[in-house]
Amino acid sequence: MLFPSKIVLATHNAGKVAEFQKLLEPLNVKIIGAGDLGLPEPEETEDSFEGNALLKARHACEITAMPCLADDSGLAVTALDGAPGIYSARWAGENKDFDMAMKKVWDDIGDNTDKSAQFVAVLALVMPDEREFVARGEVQGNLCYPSRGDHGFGYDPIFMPENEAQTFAELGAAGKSKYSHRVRAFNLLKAMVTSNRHCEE
Ligand code: ITT
Repeated sequence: MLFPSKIVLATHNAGKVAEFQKLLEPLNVKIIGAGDLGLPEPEETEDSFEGNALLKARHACEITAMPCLADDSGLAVTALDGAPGIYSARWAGENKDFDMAMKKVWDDIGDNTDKSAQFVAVLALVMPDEREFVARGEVQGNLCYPSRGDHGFGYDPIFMPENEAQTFAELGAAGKSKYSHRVRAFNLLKAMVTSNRHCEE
């Protein structure tokens, strides 16, 4: 099976959209943006990345009857027992203030010498014929503060992937893509779709 030639990207996050455009371009997939369709943002009521990714993709598919791709992702900090995790966007508040969210992460870690963290991305592709594909990608790393770098989005300026001295925001798009949780999840998803390995009921 081929990757769908046209998909709805069920995200309202411009940083994610930019990364998916790069991933989907070589596959010649036409992207329809959630914003262009005026898709409402569903409330993320599940308690896992998988649950929320599926919720977002199903919600978009119910409205559009097209293949819909959603991403639920976040930063899981070891010293904070995995927080902010699925609440990563919510820690930035209504104003999407990630300077505040990154400071909160650092303040909450406090004196703990364990600065390790991982980024997680779970992608869900829901087809109008009800087949569902779900893939998870992770990258381990360490946090630094103050934040560094101007590229990327969200928590990129405080996250250095393992064995790197630069943050994702310093590495830029090409550098980040070598390690990115989203790229890892996408490659897995692509393999699942092309071999038609969808989730069973
Ligand atoms: P959608 O639900 O519309 O896709 P969102 O921003 O609300 O947008 P999430 O609920 O998945 O998305 O929240 C994930 C948050 O985790 C996101 O807002 C970022 O702050 C952070 N995050 C996820 N992936 C990231 C990455 O690659 N780099 C930096 N921060 C990331």
